[in-house]
Amino acid sequence: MALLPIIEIPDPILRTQSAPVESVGDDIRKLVDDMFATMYAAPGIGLAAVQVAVPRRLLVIDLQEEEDAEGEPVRDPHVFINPEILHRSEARKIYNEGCLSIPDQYAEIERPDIVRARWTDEKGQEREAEFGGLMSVCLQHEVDHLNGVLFIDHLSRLKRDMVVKKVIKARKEREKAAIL
Ligand code: K1U
Ligand code: ZN
Repeated sequence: MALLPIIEIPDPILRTQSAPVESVGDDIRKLVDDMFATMYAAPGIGLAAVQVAVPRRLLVIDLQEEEDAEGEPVRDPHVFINPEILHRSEARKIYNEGCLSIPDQYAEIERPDIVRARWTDEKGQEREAEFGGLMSVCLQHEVDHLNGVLFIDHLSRLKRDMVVKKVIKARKEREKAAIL
């Protein structure tokens, strides 16, 4: 398994519309394995293929909400290929979201509370289910990535611009410190 570089704003690849996955073969299964390794190492709870510069409609999620007897997170990996949100509840909820492509920035984002989705899993099986809680938040965040949308797009222009400036400044400072 390989760790893949996660691209960050303002990389224009993050703004592309990802293309459907045509078939679930060895290339997709290898990409899925590498995406999980990359997500766990980050660490994160979700990752869209476009975040590793592969603009295909594929995302992985593992909320790792449970712990084993040693206090280690229990893995619960989910693969969503060509996901579609079929229904969004009228009821909304607010969650303090982060993004591996927007490092160290968090913001309260309002989204539909419950969603119904259809997708293809890693075995090529078509699936349909309803999600609430953090799974609903994370799935909506990741599906946004497939459409070139970032969580900061749900903020006012002023707040969004501030976040982008902070990320660019922090990266410049990191690069400067690495040279010295
Ligand atoms: O898509 C991404 O950039 C991943 C993102 C997913 C996400 C988090 C929160 C709300 C919606 C979507 C992350 O994983 S950010 C990192 C994070 O939330 C986290 C990291 C370590 C432990 C627990 C959470
Ligand atoms: Zn993200």
